[in-house]
Amino acid sequence: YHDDTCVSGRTVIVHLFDWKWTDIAAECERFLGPKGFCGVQVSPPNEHLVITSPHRPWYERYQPVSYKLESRSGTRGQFADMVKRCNAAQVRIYVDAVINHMSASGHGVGTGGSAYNTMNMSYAGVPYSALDFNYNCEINNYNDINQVRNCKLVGLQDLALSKRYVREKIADYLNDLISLGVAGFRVDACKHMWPGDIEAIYSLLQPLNITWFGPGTKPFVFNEVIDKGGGVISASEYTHLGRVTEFRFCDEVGKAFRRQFMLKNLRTIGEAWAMLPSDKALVFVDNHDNQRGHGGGGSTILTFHNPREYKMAVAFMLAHPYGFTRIMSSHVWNISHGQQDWMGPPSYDNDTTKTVTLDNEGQCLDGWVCEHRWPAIASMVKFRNVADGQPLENWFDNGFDQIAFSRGRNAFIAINNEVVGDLHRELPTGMATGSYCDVISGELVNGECTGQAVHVDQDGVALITISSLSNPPIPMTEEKPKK
Ligand code: ARE
Ligand code: CA
Repeated sequence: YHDDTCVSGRTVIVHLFDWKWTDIAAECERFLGPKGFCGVQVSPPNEHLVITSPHRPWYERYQPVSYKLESRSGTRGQFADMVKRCNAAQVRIYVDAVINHMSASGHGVGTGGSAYNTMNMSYAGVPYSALDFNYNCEINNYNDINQVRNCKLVGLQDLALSKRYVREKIADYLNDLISLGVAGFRVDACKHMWPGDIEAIYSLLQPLNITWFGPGTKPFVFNEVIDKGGGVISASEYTHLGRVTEFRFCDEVGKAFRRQFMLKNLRTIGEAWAMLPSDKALVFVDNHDNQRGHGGGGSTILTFHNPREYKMAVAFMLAHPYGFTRIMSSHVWNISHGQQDWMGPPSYDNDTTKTVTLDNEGQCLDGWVCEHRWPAIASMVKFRNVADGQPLENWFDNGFDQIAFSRGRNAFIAINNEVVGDLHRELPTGMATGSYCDVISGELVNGECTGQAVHVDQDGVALITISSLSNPPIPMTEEKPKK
């Protein structure tokens, strides 16, 4: 479950949070494929609750009603079409799988029309009955392992994953997705499931669909476990089951770019900071929870609300060799306009999700943030592909908040996060002699750089200039010119 299943040469996934399947299919073809993205993490595709108080929060999708592929993002047919079109565009689909629990309250029908009654633990669309759930207890002590894994997370009916029947129903769901051509899974709430139960479920999975993957290919799995050290359940209990989310990474990168400690310290971020081994970690600057104060979020997490620091932080993550990287692509909630952390995706009056529309610079409109389309972030996806497998070399720091490094001889980045203090220095870049385009301030078009050009001399040295006054200061990157 560790092999990323990307098309070769692609290394980065983007979470298109709450996007509709029809929009994701289009985005694979018009942007993600051409820009070299490996894949998309999609929101849970299975039938879920419709919550009306508060009105249609984003988190209703974390309250499953059945495993029918009928959700706020679209129908089964639309999902299947998306997977095909994205695979054809060389872009993989990774499904957010919510398998620890069902809904927390209410009765009626879900987004796919299946009847459910939370109190009786009956979910006709699967079907599950009260026999398929754990004891009716709440998690209120995270130091009690049995409680964390066998009781209800924020009231959500906790599935008895020790039961063969339940394991089979979940495996049927995941195998259905595999047969449609998905490449893997982000598995929700793994801390709340026994590693042995998860292993038993994964062992029932079929290899990926041979239309797009080699025979016997296993799904790529990244397990969600929030472990910042000091808890009774550690992320390393799950690393044999695929990659595991490394939440210490977002905290530390957030602190560094908020200038709570100096950027020069980031050189060794990773194992040396008690984080997971690089080949076991899934890293990100923010996710759909911690960007809005859920799931271990706090004031250190950087988001699109601080675009200047955020761009630098994402660029740093994509340039640094540690971990497998995921970019967040958000929808807006605006607290100063009275909107809360529960705000769902941009919607029309009839509650259906708005189509993602673009302005003539290719930036998103209508409440879709599309961080992945910000030029500085999109170009760094290419940087990571080009740098893949190359060591971090030619490190420079000025002792404070200016840093630079190369990835072998393939790519070079410099970042200036000083409040006052320009970077203007000759630096070793590791690159071969020649002229290069900075891919953050522009790109190579018809043999010319639309942004800054950088000349590397015969010793591999280049004069690098980044003003701290430019607004936002532009982190500086080079990449081999594309033929
Ligand atoms: C919502 C309401 C609740 C209400 C519940 C049921 O907010 O008040 O009780 O509905 O009616 C998401 C939202 C939740 C939402 C839930 C269900 O974030 O707010 O509840 O959907 O609709 C723990 C888990 C971790 C989990 C985080 C959120 O360990 O797995 O909590 N993250 C995943 C997803 C979430 C999702 C769920 C799980 C549930 O990414 O989006 O919840 O499917 C410390 C601990 C962590 C703990 C963290 C927060 O850091 O170490 O383990 O994370 O605190 O409690
Ligand atoms: Ca559980």
